[in-house]
Amino acid sequence: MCGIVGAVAERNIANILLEGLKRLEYRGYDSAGLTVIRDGELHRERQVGKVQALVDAVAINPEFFDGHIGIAHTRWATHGEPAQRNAHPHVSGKIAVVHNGIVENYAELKEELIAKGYEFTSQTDTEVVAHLINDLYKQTPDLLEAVRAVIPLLHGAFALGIVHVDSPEELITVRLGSPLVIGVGIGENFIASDQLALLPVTNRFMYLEEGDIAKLTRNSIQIFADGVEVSRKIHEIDAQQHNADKGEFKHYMLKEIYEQPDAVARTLEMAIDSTNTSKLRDDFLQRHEDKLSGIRNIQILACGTSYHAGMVAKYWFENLTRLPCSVEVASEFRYRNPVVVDNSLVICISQSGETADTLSALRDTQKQKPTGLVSLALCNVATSSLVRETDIYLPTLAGPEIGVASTKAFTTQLVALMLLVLKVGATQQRMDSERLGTLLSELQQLPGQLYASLHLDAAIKTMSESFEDKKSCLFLGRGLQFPIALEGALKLKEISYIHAEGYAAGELKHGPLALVDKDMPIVVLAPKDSMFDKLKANMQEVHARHGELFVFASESSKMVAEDRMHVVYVPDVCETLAPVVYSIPVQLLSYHVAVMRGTDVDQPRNLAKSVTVE
Ligand code: HGA
Repeated sequence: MCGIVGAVAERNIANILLEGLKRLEYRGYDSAGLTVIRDGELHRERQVGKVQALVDAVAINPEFFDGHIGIAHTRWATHGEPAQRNAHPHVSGKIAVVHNGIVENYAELKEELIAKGYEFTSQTDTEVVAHLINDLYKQTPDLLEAVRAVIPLLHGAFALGIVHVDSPEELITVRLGSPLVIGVGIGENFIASDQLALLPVTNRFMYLEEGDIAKLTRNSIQIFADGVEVSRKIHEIDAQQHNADKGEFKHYMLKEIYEQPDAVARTLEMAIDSTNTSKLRDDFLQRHEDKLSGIRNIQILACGTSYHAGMVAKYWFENLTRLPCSVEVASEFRYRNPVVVDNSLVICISQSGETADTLSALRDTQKQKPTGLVSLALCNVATSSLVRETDIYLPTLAGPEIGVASTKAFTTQLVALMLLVLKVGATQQRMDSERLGTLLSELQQLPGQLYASLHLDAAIKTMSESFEDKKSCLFLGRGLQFPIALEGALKLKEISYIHAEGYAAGELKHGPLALVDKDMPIVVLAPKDSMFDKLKANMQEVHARHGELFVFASESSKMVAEDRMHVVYVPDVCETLAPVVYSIPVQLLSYHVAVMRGTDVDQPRNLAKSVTVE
């Protein structure tokens, strides 16, 4: 979603802002803009489309943007169409504002401001923030104080960056529900929605907490919580590890698909000692054993791809530990007044750890205060809000994921969830050591099996040619492959814009079979597992109605291609872990179809990587 970058420095900051915006492009956006203060004036440029359009526009008169303080933004429209007049920064008098999030009560504030004579030039909710600060600054000519007075008037979740021509040494920032970090430099300081934006200029970061307001100058950072000055720790990060570039790959998505064997191996290492693979490492979640031993119920909350990982975990938890497990999309859970039973483990899954709906759903469960509630964040970003607000952090160790369509974050989520299932099973003695040992040794084979399944790339590329001109597609799976069918359909629609539906194959005759004809491609996930014979019967139902089948089957399944049935053989893998391996062919299929259709694979239209608004 929106990206914010800001800087106050001795040197000219325009290029730092533009480079920062480029590094935030992965978040998804529709327009970009920046404002720099120079010679007592706000110099602003805004463009619809890519950051490159903004770079080109700035390059026409670069001297206007030679300044020492400025703010910049990539916008993902929530209020008002993507258009130049709606792009940030928004200006009121001598004040410029960039904003991530939503001001829910903007309509009433707008009416009051219009009555006072303020003119609106955009359709955004953000513009009320600029005018309100301007209005309050007239009474209290101190930027920090004016911003402080405005915040209680705004309802919603947001992050802000603010500058004022009359205070050309001060950059004010607010974090209230949307992510924001401060980059700490030497004689210069920065703000951004994601530290990735600032890695070229610093590797030292402060993570603001909810409600924090900060004032940055070149040489100081003051942070206030509830009006009182507070200190926030400086975290030094290994910039090398967090750096992300495409290397020799054409797209981040393809690179990230290929990184999965390593990402999964890293995630496994946190729990399995390679010298003794028959048991979990003693230090894996060791300090949480007391909490985990008391739980009697699991509630998983997530959105999108993370929700599909949660669905797989439901099968695993119930089958392997016999603990009841529910999984629900966070955007529904948070608005239906759900019952959170005592002694629940609430698992929140989010790649970024900033997913607004998942965070809210977590907070709702915490507000209910059920006895014995334990919350756990399964997340790829150690410094995220979700991690800070939960009792237990289980990392996915996927490394930065830039492609909007999640790949390595998904498979590492699956692996981490399985490790958690094993930990809970072992802690509560719900799993005998033999079963545990078998699963651990099967887990150890996963990186090799993922690596082998990447060799299917060429065959899947050939298969994808049949999808190029299709309008619609079905994905079928049963049991543990049902969530992978949903994930395959989601991936295909996200990046190729082909309408796709995932179904439990047993549901076919209860409706979707009516869609099947010779133009309908049907992707089937068919490992040779306990549901294989049932699945073959479902495939026959499709074949008899002239649907064209594209089957991912185990090498040992002995399925043979025939007329209107194409088969790609996936390496044999144990039934329990097959969802991890079968994720690869559906990712590769979506990727190649999207490339063939010429879509923007890494930044598909209308989507954002980190969904920080509800
Ligand atoms: N509401 C503002 C900012 C949107 C946003 O944060 N998107 O991620 C707008 O529509 O401009």
